[in-house]
Amino acid sequence: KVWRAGTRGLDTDVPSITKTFVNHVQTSLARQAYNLDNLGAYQAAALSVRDNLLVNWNETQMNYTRKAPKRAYYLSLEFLMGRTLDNAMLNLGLKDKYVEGVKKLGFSIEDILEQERDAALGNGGLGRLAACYLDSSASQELPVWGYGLRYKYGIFQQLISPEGNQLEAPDPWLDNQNPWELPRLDVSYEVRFYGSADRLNDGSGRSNWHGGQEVLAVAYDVMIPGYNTPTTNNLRLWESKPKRGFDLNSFNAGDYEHAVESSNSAAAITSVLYPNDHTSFGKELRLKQQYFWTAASLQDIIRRFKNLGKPITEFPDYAAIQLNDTHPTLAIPELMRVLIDDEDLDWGTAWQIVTNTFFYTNHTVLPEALEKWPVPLIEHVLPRHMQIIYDINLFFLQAVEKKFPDDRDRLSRMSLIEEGQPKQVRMAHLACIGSRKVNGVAELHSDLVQTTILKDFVEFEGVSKFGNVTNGITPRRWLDQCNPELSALISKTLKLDKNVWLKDLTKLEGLLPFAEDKKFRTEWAAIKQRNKERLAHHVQTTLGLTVRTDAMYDVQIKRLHEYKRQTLNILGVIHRYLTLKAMTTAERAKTNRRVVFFAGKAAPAYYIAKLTIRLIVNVARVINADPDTKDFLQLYFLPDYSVSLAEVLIPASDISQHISTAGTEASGTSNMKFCLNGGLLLGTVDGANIEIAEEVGESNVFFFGHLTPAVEDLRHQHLYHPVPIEEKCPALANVLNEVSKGLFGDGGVYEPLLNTVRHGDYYLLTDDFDSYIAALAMVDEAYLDTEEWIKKSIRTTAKMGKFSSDRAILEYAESYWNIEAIPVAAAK
Ligand code: DL6
Repeated sequence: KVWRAGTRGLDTDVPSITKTFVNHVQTSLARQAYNLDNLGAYQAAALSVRDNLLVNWNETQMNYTRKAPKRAYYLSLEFLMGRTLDNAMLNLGLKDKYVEGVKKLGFSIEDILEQERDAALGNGGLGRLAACYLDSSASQELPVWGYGLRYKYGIFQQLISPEGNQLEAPDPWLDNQNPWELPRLDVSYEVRFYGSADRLNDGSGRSNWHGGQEVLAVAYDVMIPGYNTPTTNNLRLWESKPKRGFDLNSFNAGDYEHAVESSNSAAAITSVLYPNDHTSFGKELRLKQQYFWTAASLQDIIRRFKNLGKPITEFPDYAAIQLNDTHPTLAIPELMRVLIDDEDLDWGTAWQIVTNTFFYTNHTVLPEALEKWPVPLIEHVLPRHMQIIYDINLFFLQAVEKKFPDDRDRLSRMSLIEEGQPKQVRMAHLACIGSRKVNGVAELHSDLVQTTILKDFVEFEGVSKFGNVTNGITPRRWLDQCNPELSALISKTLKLDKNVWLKDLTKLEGLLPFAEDKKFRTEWAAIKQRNKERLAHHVQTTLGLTVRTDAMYDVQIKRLHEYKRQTLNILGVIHRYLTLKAMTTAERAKTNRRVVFFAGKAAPAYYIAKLTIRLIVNVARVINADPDTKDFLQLYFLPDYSVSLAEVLIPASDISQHISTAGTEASGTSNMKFCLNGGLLLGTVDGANIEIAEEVGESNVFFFGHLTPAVEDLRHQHLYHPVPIEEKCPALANVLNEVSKGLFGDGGVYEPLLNTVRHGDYYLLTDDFDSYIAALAMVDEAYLDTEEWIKKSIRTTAKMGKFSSDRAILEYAESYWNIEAIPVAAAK
């Protein structure tokens, strides 16, 4: 079934497209069509595409209202959307027409697309996953809305100083107006902070929460077009505003600062995305963000439910709320508060509703990333919620005690409150007991969730509450959009319209026999080559650097973090450099040419991660200038990693690195993107790497390193039976010494980073280095056999069907949320 936008009265022919384009130039932008720059052309094109989206969006929402199905709501503090224009044109099936239309008007679509700023309202994988899931929900015609925050500033822009230090600058992404959002000034809710909560003495358990600060949450809607369907879902983002303009009394008394104080503090709530990932920290503004967003979203969801005229006890039959990590966990006590204090329900009925409404996805087992909030902070900011959390804890621990009598250790392990100075609320425990189901994001990770951090909860509640949904990625953005030539070759080869295989990615298996077809392999390799040239061109125009294109492209792009082990990679690069230096010219000439790319941001306060960036930049400076080796090894750190940059890097990669210490990377999703684009994977036996290898076959993946069960023992040995690094891993010791001696400048600057390896070595670099180097050598050897390598590349792409986010979202829809597709009726 191929849906055509033209059936719904949209602008689908080139003359209508150019007409609306010119209309928008003159009316919406108040400019002249004959004197328009690329930015103006982008804005006009975006407004014209938006008109088309709006028609579908209205129809979809009306359809949902009319049919009143059960809906799912995806609460995520992060949505890493990237750019919209290209994706919207492709999903509408109108890209070719727009390309032609803007060309007729004297513009190139590439120049226009380059004008758009990324919507970067996220840190990394968790936020990008949310964006892929929205795309898949709409594409599968599922009634799903996203709820998030409309940060004025997204993830910071990363600059690199001449010394190689990361500097951060704000990301004012809304400065040029955002054509993709619809301000809904009529949709707003009040949200309270602070004040006091007085228990009513009527035995009802209710409280009166009053006083404090009240702010307004105003809705901004972002349209999410499905692929090859009119279904266009909604992402609702909240902006905070003061409830009243400013304090007139202070203003009249001449105290202007005080007059605007409260309005500033209200606006501050949604001013900036917290740039940390995988860290738990107790900042008041972050807690306010979390509550502001969950309270506004719940009010909105409840209002929509109430329009159905059903009793509140039926709420879970009409709404499933997915908690993307623990960030929205305050929704649990908030719904309890609404049900008890406002709806007058008894505790048991309210808890029944709550625990049938929420679903919780865990995205990490790293201890430092498990959210905890200090009790005194919650008591101060949300006094009523602290009462409710204590009540939930009391009833919960009574039930645990009943099932496991006299097991005090168990009670203290499972309690929602961690004892200490101060006491802390364990959000993962609250999310777990307040949800109907809990899942991890890859098989290994879900096992770890069940056997480590939530083990007691599995024993208490039964294993059936816990599951796995392996992450996925949308093949629309991560193949069709970012790699159009490969997409076209696949359609031609499979003899299938792309509308078919992009919605049933398992169809890629049809490529398998073509791995044996020489002509096909040549075409496949030529596309990879052109993608390398596109990347090299990008680096040349943005950084002024010349990258050679006759080499293997080796890429590691992700947030900088010790557990992801960019340090292992850069130490491996240095090892390679030293080895090349020690070779004769003739020996070097036989080696494989490699260009290594890194990109990624470090949390601004993460000193060791920033030092790793500095080391990479300075190693690059030295080795790219070394006449002995620069023909065989080049290294680049590309600043300001973003979704758009990933779209250029991923299709160009031959090999990508996913080398976390086993058991630490919950899933990873860029591993899937690289493989979908025919890049091979060098990785540890961790996260979704394992399932990728299961699909594509271990012979097409380069695995190395210790396995998860060994990690704890190795750490124990590091602590209690340390072996000097020179003895344990001489090759690595040599690399560290060269850095210490100042081969890459800066002498002692890197000691704190090197010492994390020399002492303690929590992430097991000394244990994995030798097998890592051996794996790199295997990659070189395999790459030198060009034809075999291309076969591996084709087979890898062919077996990526499982990793479509369509598969993942359908698992959530069927096995978790219990919702069904609600297609918009076919146009007459
Ligand atoms: O599930 C999406 C993504 C995984 O692919 C990564 O492996 C995992 O590290 C990431 N987790 C987080 C957790 N952060 N918090 N909070 O970002 O989730």
